[in-house]
Amino acid sequence: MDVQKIFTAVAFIFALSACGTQKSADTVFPEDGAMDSQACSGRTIQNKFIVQWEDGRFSVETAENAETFKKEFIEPNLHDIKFVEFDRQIQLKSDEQGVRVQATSDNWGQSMIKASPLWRMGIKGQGVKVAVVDAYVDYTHPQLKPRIAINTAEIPGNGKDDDGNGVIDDYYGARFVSIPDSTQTPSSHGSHVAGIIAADHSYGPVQGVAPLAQIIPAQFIANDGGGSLGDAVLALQYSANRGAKIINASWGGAPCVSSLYNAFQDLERRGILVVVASGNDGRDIDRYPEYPASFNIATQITVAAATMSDFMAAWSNSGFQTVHVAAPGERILSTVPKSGTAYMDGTSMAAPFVAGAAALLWSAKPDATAVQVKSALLQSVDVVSGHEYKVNTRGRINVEKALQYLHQIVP
Ligand SMILES: [Ca+2]
Ligand SMILES: [Ca+2]
Repeated sequence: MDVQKIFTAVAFIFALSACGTQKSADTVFPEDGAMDSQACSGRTIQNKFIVQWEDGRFSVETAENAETFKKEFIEPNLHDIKFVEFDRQIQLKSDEQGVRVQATSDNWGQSMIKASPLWRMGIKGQGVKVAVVDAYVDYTHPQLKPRIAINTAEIPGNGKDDDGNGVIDDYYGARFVSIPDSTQTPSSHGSHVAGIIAADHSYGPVQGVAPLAQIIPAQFIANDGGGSLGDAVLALQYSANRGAKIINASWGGAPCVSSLYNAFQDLERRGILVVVASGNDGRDIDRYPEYPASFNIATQITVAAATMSDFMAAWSNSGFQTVHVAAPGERILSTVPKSGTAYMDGTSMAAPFVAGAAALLWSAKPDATAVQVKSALLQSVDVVSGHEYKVNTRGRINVEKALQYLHQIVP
């Protein structure tokens, strides 16, 4: 299913309520699979339901089956429910395994995007929270620990939700993994992404793009790369409620269903910038959409991967309409669990360069809107032949030029 069809389906549901057709359990929960297609992979979980409420909140509910859920949950709450969908199991494409190294500093990507001129001006991402909606983030890593946005209203480890935000013991962040995980070994992915954004160079070789930004870990991807759509939606919502200005989404392979799109629209309404990896299948996502990369909401930046010689990586997805910019994504050094460092490749690594660059810009201009920060990054790229016609801006980000542009549009 393409985005146009999602729009049509969503519009159809809205039209039903707008025209006064009586809302019923069947109109808010069209479970007949009408929105399914071959392209919309993802196994439905028959006893879990993603509920979008009229006030914009999302929740994931459990019931014996769809019929019971309609009778015992949807009908009594019909007035407050906007939309219901089966939760789905998804296999996320975020499985790059890094080469673990005892590294000295290697910051070619940070140099290529011109981060250090901003650092020298004291612009380091201070005051900006960036959520890593991803796999596990090792908040004990010496280079990450100082950069975690602690939820000070929560008391850790007492089994209680002290701040009443619906999540127990979310002191260092939150974990939304409701599906079984086939391995206990933590994946490197989330920690690597977090380090690119904000690793503290005083404690190791990795140099975060925005070394004073704060990371909100919001895990929904299991160690084996599996996840559920409902968990993704809850992690996004949690990040927004914790005050994230930027959300990094270095994952793809989600089915093209309404709940995730609605969750992205909610982030747009709340003025949150969402940075999404384009994916690593070497294909044109204008023709073969990938979600969430292809959602293309107004506050979204979709990122392809540049090599060290500033060409588009052969494995990087591209799209002259859909993908906005390129950023470093090959041989990227960053933090991994157990105090380690590793090199990894992927658009998963390119997206956090953009998320970090956005944090730098926002710390320089705290009153800028998400759309202004996005424009600044897009309008100031270095146009490079290696990226022409593969990304909409034809270039790779340059945060020094982006800051100059932002100064022009935000006095
Ligand atoms: Ca809590
Ligand atoms: Ca607690």
